[in-house]
Amino acid sequence: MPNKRLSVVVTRRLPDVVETRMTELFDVTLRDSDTPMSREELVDAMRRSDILVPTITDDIDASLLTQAGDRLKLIANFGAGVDHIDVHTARQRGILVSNTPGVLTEDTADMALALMLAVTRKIPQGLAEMQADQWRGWSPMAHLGTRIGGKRLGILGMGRIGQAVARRARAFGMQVHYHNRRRLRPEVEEALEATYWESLDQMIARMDVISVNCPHTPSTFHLLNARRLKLLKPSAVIVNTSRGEVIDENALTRGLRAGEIAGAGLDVFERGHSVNPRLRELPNVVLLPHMGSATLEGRIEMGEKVIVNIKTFADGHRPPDQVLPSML
Ligand code: 8YV
Repeated sequence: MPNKRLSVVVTRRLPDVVETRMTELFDVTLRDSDTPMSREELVDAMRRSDILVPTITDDIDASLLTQAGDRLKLIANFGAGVDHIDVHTARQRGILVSNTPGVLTEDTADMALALMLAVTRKIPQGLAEMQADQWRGWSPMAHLGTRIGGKRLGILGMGRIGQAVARRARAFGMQVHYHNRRRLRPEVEEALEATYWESLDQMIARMDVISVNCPHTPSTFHLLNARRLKLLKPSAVIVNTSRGEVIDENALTRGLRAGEIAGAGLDVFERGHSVNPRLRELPNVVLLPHMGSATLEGRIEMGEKVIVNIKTFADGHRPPDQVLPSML
């Protein structure tokens, strides 16, 4: 298939440099406004394109996939997580799926540490006080937070991002613990000075901070459910930069309100951008609008990965970042 004739539809606005390169390489339809496509627009895009470039704001479910045209052959996702795409149905219909792993690892890990510090050191409260011109001068007992150095961090999901969080946490003097589907190789564990817990329940009960870094799959949905959240120490803090669905958000909110959990730093939510209003009222919670990977450099590298995946596919090879149902 000659590249020029490949019809590519991109569902969201991307950095100029990415859009320009795509325009040079493909017969590309770009988005005019910075809004998600409606379902009707998505169906239309999937009927008339060879390649769709969606993002997390596009729910590519089985019903949409069955309405796709015969020519749709690749869904080159702009993002690492693919939980908004029904990868099984896509495969059954002969549509490949690729993603953009690796390039958002460090930025997302930075944000996990930023959230940990924001919650434990009360940074938003300090900022609010300054902005409201309410600071009446230094006081030994004001603004007291808790130290993260020396504390036990339990990382839930020790893939690329989990390991990047572990490296940073070590630099902050934290003790790294983790739970993962598979135990890391001994040399990796040793380099990270990380302690493996086969039992998530046992790990959770002993940690000062929990960082959620596993993808959302059917087996991680509500991994932190009401029962598990009850195992946390009342002084524990949870940080989530992965997917909201991994935590039962209502149970978390109840725990935070009841003082059974000391605090939370959340960049992602269970129901997309519709955040539990009770979470917003809590002083011990820092909420961010899913900006863990939001750096200009990261977005450009994500775009470059999408382009490599499309080009490789167009040249008759498997996209380097193909996602298979067996990987989920
Ligand atoms: C992305 C993310 O910005 O890549 C991911 O999985 O969660 C985000 O940080 C978003 O998914 C882009 O589609």
